[in-house]
Amino acid sequence: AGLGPKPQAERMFALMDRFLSNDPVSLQKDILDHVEYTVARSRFSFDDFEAYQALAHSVRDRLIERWHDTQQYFKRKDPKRLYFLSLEFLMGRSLSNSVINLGIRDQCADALSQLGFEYEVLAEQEGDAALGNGGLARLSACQMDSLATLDYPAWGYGLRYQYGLFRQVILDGFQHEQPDYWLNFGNPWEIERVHVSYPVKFYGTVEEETLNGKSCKVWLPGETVEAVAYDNPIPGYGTRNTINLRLWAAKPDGQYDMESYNTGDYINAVVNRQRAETISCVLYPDDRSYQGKELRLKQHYFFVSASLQDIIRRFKDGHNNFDDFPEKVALQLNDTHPSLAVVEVMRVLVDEEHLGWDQAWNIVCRIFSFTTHTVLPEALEKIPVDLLGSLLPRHLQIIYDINFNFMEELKKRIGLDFNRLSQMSIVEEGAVKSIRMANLSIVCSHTVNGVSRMHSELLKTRVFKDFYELWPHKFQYKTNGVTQRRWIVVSNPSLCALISKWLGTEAWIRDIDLLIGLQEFAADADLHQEWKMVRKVNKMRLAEYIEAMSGVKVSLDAMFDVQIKRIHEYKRQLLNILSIIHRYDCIKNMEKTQRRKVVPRVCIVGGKAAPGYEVAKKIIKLCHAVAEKINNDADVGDLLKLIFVPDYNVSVAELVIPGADLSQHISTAGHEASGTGCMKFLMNGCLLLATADGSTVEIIEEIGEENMFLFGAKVHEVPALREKSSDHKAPLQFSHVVRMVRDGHFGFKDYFKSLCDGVEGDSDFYLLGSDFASYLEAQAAADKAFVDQEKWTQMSILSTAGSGRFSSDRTIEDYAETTWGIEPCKCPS
Ligand code: 4GP
Repeated sequence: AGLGPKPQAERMFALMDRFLSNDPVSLQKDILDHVEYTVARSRFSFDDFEAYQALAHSVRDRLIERWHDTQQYFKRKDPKRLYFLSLEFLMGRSLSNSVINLGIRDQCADALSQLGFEYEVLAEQEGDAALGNGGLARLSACQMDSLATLDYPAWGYGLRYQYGLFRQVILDGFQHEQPDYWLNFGNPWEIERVHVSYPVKFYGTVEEETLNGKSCKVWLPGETVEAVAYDNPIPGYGTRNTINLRLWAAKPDGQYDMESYNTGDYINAVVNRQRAETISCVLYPDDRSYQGKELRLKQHYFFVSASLQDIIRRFKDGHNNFDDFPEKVALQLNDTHPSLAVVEVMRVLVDEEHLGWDQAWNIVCRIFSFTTHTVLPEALEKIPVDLLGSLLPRHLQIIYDINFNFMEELKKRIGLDFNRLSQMSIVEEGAVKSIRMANLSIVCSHTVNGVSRMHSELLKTRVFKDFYELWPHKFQYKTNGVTQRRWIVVSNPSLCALISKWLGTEAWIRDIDLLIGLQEFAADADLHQEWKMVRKVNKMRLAEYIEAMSGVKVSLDAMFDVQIKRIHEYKRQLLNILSIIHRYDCIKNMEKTQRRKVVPRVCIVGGKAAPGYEVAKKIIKLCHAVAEKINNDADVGDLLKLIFVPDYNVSVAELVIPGADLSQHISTAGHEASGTGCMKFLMNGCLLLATADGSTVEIIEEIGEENMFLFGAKVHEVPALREKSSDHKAPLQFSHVVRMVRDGHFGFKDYFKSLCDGVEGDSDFYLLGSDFASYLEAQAAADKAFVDQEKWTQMSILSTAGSGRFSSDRTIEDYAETTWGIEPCKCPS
């Protein structure tokens, strides 16, 4: 069907090879064709970037074939589909991941080398797609990879920001933010779908009308913007399945301001058109607390409205009864950002499809699942009622109706306990009346997931305690995971080869549980030899990068100790820096003979601070000030170096993680919902220095306490420690290093004063002082272990061997089974 009369179809088939071939010669032909016809350069003269573009387009062609087949297959089979709604995806580079998942990396490398190009050099030409802030966004990317690999009928939906996460530039040790115009050189990985577009409405009024004798609400919007789809194929590994990540861009509506044109106000009309585009212009760079800005709310609704129009259109193409909707559609809310979706589904079903309220509500309650990524109450989004009412007047009415029904139900269950009723209400009364998006999401979702077991416990006992008591069955958890395809196969090819050699199979790339097989060889001298060699090569690569970036030469014999993640007080980069000062101070005060016993360290710190987060920015500056002092102190030499890696992003992580000996995950217990960086380090055989927080608690269960360096207060001890009087909390060493900063040992005395104030006395909310002594002990234990390289290597092998539970494949299978109710739908090869 759709191919026209038979002879034409035959002719078309005769003109095309069924699929593009993946042998080096075919790839070469394709690459050269793209040089000539897509990039429009002469095939006798093109540079590395143009070669990258041509290669990317050749890979993209292959992705498109699979994408088409997969989508057609899904359409034919019509399984229940998962729609993953997320405002953030931190995808990083696509080329390296795509060639691995398509299984054509070596062929591409061969093809290129005969043309005089090096695959690795071309792969470096690609910029990162950074349409997200931190953990939540990278998790979405890992989960898309697993959804495709495990053949689930899933689609991702997001926003196509023109500016991704800001670039971090360090000047004189201070962070500056520069816009990331990532589309400057085009983006070969996306397919613009000009014909897939939907109007999205804002503002206006709501009128009452009578339809077939029944009164109904009609929203008369004041502004319409067009959402245009950009599709990003996501290939699975070892399967033909290639799913879609559909990102929306805002464009002016066709009718936009026609009047101004007619009245001759041409320039204003053009300016107004551009205003529409600002909706998808920039990613909000706050990773935890949200400004209740109108633009942000507009982004949320723009995204939700376009995605749901698309989803409902697809459903209606083949189904005419909305009661079947929950059999065919699962909608995942990735945090509260997309939670207006529940209201939008109600609006569409009631106002546009004219279902009764109860019928619509019954559908809503069966399709949504919600995952939260935080434990910080201040990070739970609230939207001022005034703002919501002006931008989305009909939605506010619906929220009030949902809340009214919820409150009535609640009163029946708990009686007139006004305190509890007001805590649980979706509407927060107060100076600024607001809508609590988390409460809305919980009320309307069938499942509320945490991202680790500890996180879920905290949700049940603290953050959402009342809701847990009301609906215990809704609360689940799925410990996060990361994809081994990107975090071992792509970023650490030599480790990948070594693992496959010793396991005698590559099957672990799809079936991560097989990694446990390495345990058997954990003491094998030959494996130790090879393991150490792989680690050394990765350290060399990292050392070269450090030297090129900072001019500092580091010793490969030193322990590479890494802390890379968003800068946040609770993640305690400051604790790390203070302990580095302590180490420096100790070395300085040692006799020469004692110094011989010191284990040399290269401390590597990296991460971005939200532009408005002053404390985090001061921590970055302190790191630079301390580094300046230490790295220029010839007396200390190779015993200690401190490096700040600027502009931390996915590609930097791919380089740094394989080269790390030790990595730090040292948040105050009870603050990190899960943490996913620790899982990437673990897979790569890096030892962890950690607190028992978030997912590390589960890592301990997998690899054993003896294979990592644990320290610090436990989650149940934290409240009492906060109460404890400040005099008993911090050891002398702590006061001493803080004093060094206060006294201007690293300059900028006045500037660092508030940082010091924040960790001393009763203001030490994140317990740096009280954890300091046990932190130093854990550091010393790490030093001691490092001296015994055989022991260290064994711990490293056991870390990788025990990392299987932390694959996003496991997380996704769990979601599919226990939350979404979807099944694999494998497109035939
Ligand atoms: C992060 C959490 O801070 C981190 O613990 C977790 O591993 C990650 O989500 C994925 O679940 N949260 C965010 C955020 O990135 O924006 O709230």
